Amino acid sequence: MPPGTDFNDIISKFKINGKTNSVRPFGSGHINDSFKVVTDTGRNYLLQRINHFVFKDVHGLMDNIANVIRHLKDKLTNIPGSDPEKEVLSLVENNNNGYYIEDDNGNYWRVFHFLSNTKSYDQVVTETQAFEGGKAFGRFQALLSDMDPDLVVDTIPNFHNIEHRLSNLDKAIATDTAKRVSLVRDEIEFINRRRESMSRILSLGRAGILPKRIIHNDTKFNNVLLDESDHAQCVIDLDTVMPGYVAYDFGDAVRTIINTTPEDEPDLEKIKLNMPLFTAYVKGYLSETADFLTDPEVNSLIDGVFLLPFMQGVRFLTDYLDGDKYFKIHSTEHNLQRTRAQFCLVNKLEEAEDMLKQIMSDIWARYK
Ligand code: GN1
Ligand code: MG
Repeated sequence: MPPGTDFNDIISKFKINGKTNSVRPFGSGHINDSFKVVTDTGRNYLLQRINHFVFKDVHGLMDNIANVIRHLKDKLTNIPGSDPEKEVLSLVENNNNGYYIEDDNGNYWRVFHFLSNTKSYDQVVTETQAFEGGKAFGRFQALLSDMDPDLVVDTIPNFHNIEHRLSNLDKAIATDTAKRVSLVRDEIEFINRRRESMSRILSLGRAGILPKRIIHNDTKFNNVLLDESDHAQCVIDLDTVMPGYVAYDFGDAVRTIINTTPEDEPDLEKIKLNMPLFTAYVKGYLSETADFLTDPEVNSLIDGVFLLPFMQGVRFLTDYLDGDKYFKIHSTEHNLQRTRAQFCLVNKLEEAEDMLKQIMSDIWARYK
C-alpha cells in the first residue's frame, strides 16, 4: 500500500453509512488492493484501489462495471425468487454521484457493499461447491447473453488472445530485461511445442464458427461467493467482463477447480486432477447454458481447458522475464513457480484428454 494512504479521507469521499471501526486488507487478488471496511452500523464495505498500471482506462472500466451491474439487476428483478441485492455486487456512489475517486497521489479507489454471510474458496473441496460454481458462471453468461455489447469496452485489449500473449512473451525473451531467459529454456520449449494447437479457439472465432459473447474473463473459483450452505450467491470481480469466447470462462474455471493444489504449488508431484469436481462443474455449467450454447461452442469447451492454464503460464513467465511488474509476487521466483505449476497442470490435462471429452459428451448428450 502506498505509504501515507489516508483511508479516512478516502472513505469520507463515498456515501458510506456510519463511522469506520476498522480497515483491513482483504482477499487474495493479484492485481488490485482490497480492504474490508467495518463500520459501527453493521453495514460493511469493500474498498479497492484499482491498479491503473493494469487497467489504463479507469473510467471505461468503472462504466463497464456499472452497466453490467445494472443489466444483471434488471434481469434478476424480473426473475421470481431472485434477490438482486444479494446476487449482484452493488457499487457505493461517491459524494458527486460517480463511482470512483482519484486521490492526491493519483490512485483510484472504488467501494462496493460487502456481502455478509458469504464465503469464497481458493480451493474447491466438495462436488456441491464445484456444481454451484458451474451454475454461477453459467448463469452469469446466460444473464449477459442479451446485453448490448456496445455498453462494454475492452478494459484490457486482447486479454485472452493467445497470439497476443505469445507475442508479448517473444518480446520479453528478446529484451531479457531481468536476465532470466537462460533459466527458463525448458518452459520456452514447452510453449513452442504448443503454439499451434493452442490457437484453435482463436481460429474458430475468426472463421465465424464461435460467436463472441460478453463473458467474465476471470472465472477463478474464488470469484464466486457462496452462501452459508454453499449455494452460489454472487459472481464478483467484474473488472474484465468484456467480449470473448465462452470456452475462456469455462477453461479458466476448470483451471482452478480440477487442480488439487493452488495455482502456484511448488511441489509439482502434488498436482493432480480431481475428475469428480470437473464432472460436477460441467453439470452445473451446462444446466444454465445448454439453452443458448451452440454445438461448436460446446465442442470448444475442452480446448479452453487446455488453453487457459497454458495462457496463464505464458503470462506468468512473461512477467517473470519482465522483472515481475504485473502480478503481485510473494517471493523472488514466484512467477516462475506459478508458471511451472500451470504447465504441469497442462501436462496432466493433456494426458486426460480422452476422459475429459467423454465426461463432457456424456453430460451434453442429456440435453440433446
Ligand atoms: C489476476 O487479481 P486476480 O487474482 O483477480 C488476473 C487474472 C489471472 C489471475 C491468476 C486483470 O486476477 O487474469 O487469471 O490473476 N487478472 C488480471 O490468478 O490480469
Ligand atoms: Mg480478477
